[in-house]
Amino acid sequence: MTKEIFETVNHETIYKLSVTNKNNVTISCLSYGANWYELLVPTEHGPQNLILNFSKVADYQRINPYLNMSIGRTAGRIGHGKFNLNGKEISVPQNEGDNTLHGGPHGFHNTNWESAVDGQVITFTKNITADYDQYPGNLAVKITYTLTDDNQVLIDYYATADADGIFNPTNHAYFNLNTTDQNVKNLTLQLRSSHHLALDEEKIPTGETIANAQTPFNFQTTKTIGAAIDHMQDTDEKGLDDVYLIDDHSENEPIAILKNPDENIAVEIYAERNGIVMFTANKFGAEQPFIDKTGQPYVGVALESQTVPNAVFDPNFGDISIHQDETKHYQTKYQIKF
Ligand code: FUC
Repeated sequence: MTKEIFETVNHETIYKLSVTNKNNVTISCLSYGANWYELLVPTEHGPQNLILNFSKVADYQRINPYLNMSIGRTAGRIGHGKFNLNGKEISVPQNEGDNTLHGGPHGFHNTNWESAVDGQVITFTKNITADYDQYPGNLAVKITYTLTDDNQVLIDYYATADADGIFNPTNHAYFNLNTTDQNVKNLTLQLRSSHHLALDEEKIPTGETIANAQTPFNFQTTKTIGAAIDHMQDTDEKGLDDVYLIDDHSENEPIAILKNPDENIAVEIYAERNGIVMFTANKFGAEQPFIDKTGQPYVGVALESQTVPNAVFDPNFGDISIHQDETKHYQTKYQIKF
């Protein structure tokens, strides 16, 4: 395990923390954004990184694809930056037109976290104050990344609130399971989801759900990501940026299986939340200087396990509340196979 200086930015030290397991899998993280920086697996061509990354903190700041960032307090969009809490209307800062995306302008993603590494666990802590992000209450947050000897990466999110508020964290890792420089259209995906959410033109959920069967959105049986993208070329988005509802399942059943069938590399995702956002980097381009991959559309796929975003308005879509003096814990497990 190591903790080293990654970069010093405006007198602030950004650390890189790494752990390796007995199978020579390495994960590393950056203290900036409690970011998942690398997922290295051994291959015949040497260690291969299965997630996208940049070499400089400025690239994470300049372009804002939330690349592998911890996201909070709330994943996804809050329409007009407004929601009700205990019968009172709360306004939070907007950062995408009129809406609040991924926690707003001061989310988990653009602050430097306290960091430590111990054994095979990397820990980030931060007191996300109401002064900092303008959400109700102060939230003491701990995010841990654990690498097990059976090649699982566990991300655990813990928060303790000093007032009633909301907490719906995720991680915005972009996977590309190709060891060669190509996009993710060849990867196959299976999603435990029979419905996705209808979104308005600003990508705010309307409250309607749409059956996936017989649509390009359907990943209930395994198919390539490219097969879906090819059917979306006449849409504005030209790919996926969608909220899937996760069907009931037991904790040992994956919610998503992403696979490179040609190289036999796979990531299975396990989580108990009711949603997953799938984003296929549809408008990415050469201005994004990824370390091992050419910036281009579909260069990575983000599979963001979370409670679906409209839970903020409608408890029928899930509970993202956190109460005064309560501690909430969520876990996402990534089983890496190679
Ligand atoms: C996803 C999407 C957004 C955004 C962001 C980087 O969560 O829902 O549209 O582009 O990632």
